[in-house]
Amino acid sequence: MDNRTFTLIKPEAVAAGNTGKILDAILGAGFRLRALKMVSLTRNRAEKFYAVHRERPFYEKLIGYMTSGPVIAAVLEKDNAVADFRRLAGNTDPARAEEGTLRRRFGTDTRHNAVHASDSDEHAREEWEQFFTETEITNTDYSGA
Ligand code: 3AN
Repeated sequence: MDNRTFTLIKPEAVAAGNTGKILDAILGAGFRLRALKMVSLTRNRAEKFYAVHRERPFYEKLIGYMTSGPVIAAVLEKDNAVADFRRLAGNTDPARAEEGTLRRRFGTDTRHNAVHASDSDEHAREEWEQFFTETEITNTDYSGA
């Protein structure tokens, strides 16, 4: 499946009231929403999601941050979804992200960088399966929202 990706709108962006603006930018860039929910991550869930970073120096603070408030999880659909959404998200460090990207517009620093963007089709699926059951992901053929 090369036309779907997964995102989380991270706690600082949700807390700052930027959920609507971020979703609007995502839809405006041509992505369709296939699933959407707000979740407060438990420590266990955040640790599983970021397991690849377990040995990194920023890991503990990352887990603390990701469990500090609710996140918005979404499955997004578009041709070339993974690469196009990573481009829309921008560099991990908001200060280095291009003008107009989500991280440049809504991120604060490398940890508080507004959105998660899956880095491969395989990881996207593994990640959305941590948030959505098969029946929670819509397959209706529609071109609007
Ligand atoms: P990306 O989300 O751009 O693919 P990853 O997968 O390397 O970046 O990092 C996952 C998350 O870990 C980032 N979104 C960010 O919140 C945090 N992170 C990554 N690098 C750092 C760092 N050097 N210092 C603090 N937090 C970091």
